[in-house]
Amino acid sequence: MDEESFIQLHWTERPNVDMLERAKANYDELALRRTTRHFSTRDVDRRLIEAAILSGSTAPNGAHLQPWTWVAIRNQDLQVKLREAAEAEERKTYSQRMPAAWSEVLAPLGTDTIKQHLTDAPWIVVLFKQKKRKRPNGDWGPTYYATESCGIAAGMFIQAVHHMGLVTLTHTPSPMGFLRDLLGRPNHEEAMLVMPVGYPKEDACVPNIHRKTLDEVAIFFDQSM
Ligand code: IYR
Repeated sequence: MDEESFIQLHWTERPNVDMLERAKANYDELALRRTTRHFSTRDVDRRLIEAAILSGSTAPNGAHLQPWTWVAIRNQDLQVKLREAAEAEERKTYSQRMPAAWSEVLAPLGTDTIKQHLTDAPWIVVLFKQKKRKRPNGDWGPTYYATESCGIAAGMFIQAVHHMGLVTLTHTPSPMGFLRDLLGRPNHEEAMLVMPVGYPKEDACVPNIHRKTLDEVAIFFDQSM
């Protein structure tokens, strides 16, 4: 390992009370994040989208290959095409491909084949996972943990969008092959998530869901207790 290729970690010690306060404030803010399907058509400054993409791109990732491409769209013609293609797939999914075990858990969430958010939201960000990369010798090589890497990056993007005061929705039209064709991405990239970003509609609503408690989601092996 080359010593010069390492730099000092930037890290600030914080008093425990501060850490607790920050931890709670962060949780309180995240607890207010909700996925809504009701987007306003109000425009959003491109710099906000750029900041969210940069935030997502700080994600830890396999071998630091940063295996993601974010395609940001503020283009009504393209959004209409995207919506038509997504709805065509979703009609097949909802009517033929979705088994009862799936539709029964979706029913309370009110999802359906109408993807109005794709044309209402001022921005659509499509996250593509890079399955391969060009090696320095010009050959194609694999990427590593690209799904995990992009999943983490999406989470950080979603957090950034929430933190700046906008809303997003993780839309997963299935299958997603049409996105590669429509957006002109190469074969080694695979669309993972479609995320409209914008302001919520004034009367936007969300399903009345409950989140699992700490006891329901976590198990501690803690010798100090
Ligand atoms: N992909 C469809 C269906 C869908 C699936 C799950 I799992 C959801 O949590 C929500 C929707 C869609 O995007 O509508």
